[in-house]
Amino acid sequence: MQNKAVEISASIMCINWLEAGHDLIALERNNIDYLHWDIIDGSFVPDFAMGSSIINTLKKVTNLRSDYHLMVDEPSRIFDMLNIKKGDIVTIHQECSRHLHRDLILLRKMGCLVGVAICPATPLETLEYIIEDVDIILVMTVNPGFKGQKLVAQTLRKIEKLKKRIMDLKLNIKIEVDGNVCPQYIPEMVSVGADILVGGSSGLFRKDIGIDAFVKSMEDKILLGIESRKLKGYS
Ligand code: S6P
Ligand code: MG
Repeated sequence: MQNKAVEISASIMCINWLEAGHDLIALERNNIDYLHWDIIDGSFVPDFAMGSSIINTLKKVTNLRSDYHLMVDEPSRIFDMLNIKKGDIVTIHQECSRHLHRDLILLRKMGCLVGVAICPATPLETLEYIIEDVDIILVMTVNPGFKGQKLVAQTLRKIEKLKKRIMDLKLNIKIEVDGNVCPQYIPEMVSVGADILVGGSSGLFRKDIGIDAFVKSMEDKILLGIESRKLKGYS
């Protein structure tokens, strides 16, 4: 679905792997905006996740756009492995590129939406000289690598500071939020400026609720956040 005030990206790392096809159908039925592919290289963070064989197998059975989150050192090494389509997002970490600007420009040439991600401890100021070159800034609200972690609370004020900076500069950049996106935190995340929410094990893929019911409840929480954001004068 295009042009929604707040979009949802489904973290495939958190899918029920024994019922993956079933979950993908449910995501399509609920007009989820993106499939969020966490790619983890065992170096930047101490685990491994999703290579091209898994991603391409699942992508064959869905038309949803892709949102690649590369937690990979020197990510330009694997850009060609991604089967990028127009409208897909590719996000690399500020902490991973020795030549961040060059890598972002490379992505721009590949025709995707260009994203940069920052870990909870990374200051916004590290983005000062590349901010004009991105479409998306992904603020990690947990430390990268694992599902099921607790929100790092101070990242909420980081999102709000970023929102104000983007508005001051009059840039057209979306803020994506990844980690512990759950009913408790969605209104505040949206209120302080989140435009894309990554749904994971604490939200979209909660076993006790189910995808259909959760999306319904998520929409209500998003609306609450949008109302409060308007009162603050944020777009
Ligand atoms: C973490 C990864 C995320 C998680 C997702 C988990 O490194 O980038 O995309 O898969 O945030 O969601 P939850 O609700 O378990 O925190
Ligand atoms: Mg992620």
